[in-house]
Order: sequence, then C-alpha cells, then structure tokens
Amino acid sequence: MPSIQAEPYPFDFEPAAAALLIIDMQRDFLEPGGFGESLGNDVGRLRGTIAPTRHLLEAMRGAGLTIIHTREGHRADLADLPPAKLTRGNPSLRIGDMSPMGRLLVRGEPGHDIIPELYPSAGEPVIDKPGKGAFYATDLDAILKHRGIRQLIVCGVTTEVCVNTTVREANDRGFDCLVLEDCVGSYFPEFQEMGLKMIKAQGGIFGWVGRSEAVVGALRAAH
Ligand code: TIU
Repeated sequence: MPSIQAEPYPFDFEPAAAALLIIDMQRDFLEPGGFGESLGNDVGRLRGTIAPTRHLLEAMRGAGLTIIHTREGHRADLADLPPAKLTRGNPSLRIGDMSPMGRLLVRGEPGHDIIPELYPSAGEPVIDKPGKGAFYATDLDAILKHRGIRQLIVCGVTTEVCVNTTVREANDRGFDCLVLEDCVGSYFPEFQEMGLKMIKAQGGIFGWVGRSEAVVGALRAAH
C-alpha cells in the first residue's frame, strides 16, 4: 500500500478505497464577474490551484479512481436559499441576480458550472449542494458508501469555507481526508495557512495535509 508524504504523518493511501473530491471549482468562484467577486474578493488568488489539480485529475482518471465534483448553488426559484445567505454582507450583487455569467450561483447558469480546465468527464458524479459542506442536503454520503470509498483526496475552493466545512463533515462520517495544499485555494493568504493548520493539528484532528505531486507519485508506484 503506497504511503504518501503528508502532515502530521504519512497517509496510507488505498487507491481502491479512495476518491478524488474536487470542491466548487466553478466559474462563479474563479472567474471575474461571479459570486466570489460580488462578495468583494480578488478571484485571481484562486487560479494557482488549477494547473496542479488538472495534473492530478488526469493521473486519477488514468488510474481509474473515483472522481467526484461538487458545485455550490441554488434552485432557480431560490426556494432552498436561506434568507440570511441572500442578504448577509449587503453584497453588490445577490444570489439570483443577473451577472455577466448569468444569475449568480443558480444551477444551470454559466457561472455556476465548473471551469473548463477541470470540466467533469462522463460518468464522474457532480454533486449540487446548497451549502458550504458537500454532505449537507446531498447524496454524497450514499454515493461514497455504495462505492466502498473510505478515503477522500480533497481539492478545491475555498480552503477555509467549503473545503474546511466538507472535511469536517467527512471526518465525522468516518472518512480519512488528505487535503492537498497546492490544490486548495483561498482569497485570503492567512486563511489558506490557518485553514490547513487547523486540519492537521492535534495529530490530524480532521485529516492530513499533503501535496499533489506525492499523490501522483504514489499512483505511478501503484500501477
Ligand atoms: N466565500 C467563500 O470563500 N467561499 C464560498 O462561498 N464557497 C466556497 O468556498 N465554495
């Protein structure tokens, strides 16, 4: 069984029981004019995650591992949108408002979809989630259990919001999470650093932190 260099200690990678989970790599978070920018963020800060995630995605596809994508967003009628999420922060544009990429954070709109660089292939489940965590109000847990998945290799945005929330949810459900520091991104450098530290502290209280090249190397060694 390949061991992947990680903190706080090596991660015992079981490819047959592992899935790649790519969180919310949507145009609304990574491209100008979307939801992320409407909240006042510099979306350029996230783009460094794209190349390493794409390299890893191709290696995972080549090795035949389960790959799952998530998207944050809401029904077109906004019936699943908590009123507080709509109004909090008094943003310049609100969820459901028209943006250059269609209605902000609404399912089916161009901005809600995954960036072309990491677009899902046929057969890769896409989880549409209304919240920050990928387990809340979704069928992710059932999909993982039906496939015998116990380990999650986690990429995506943002480190301290949807990545951290999902890793905490996964940890409580018994999944071992390896978060890849070069494949997760934040609009805030200090939250990138602390968001990763919080995962690996206290002996790996929520999981492990590693790098994509170590996973790609382990996949090569296993095949
Ligand atoms: N605002 C922010 O940092 N993130 C989100 O709203 N969603 C995700 O992290 N996907």
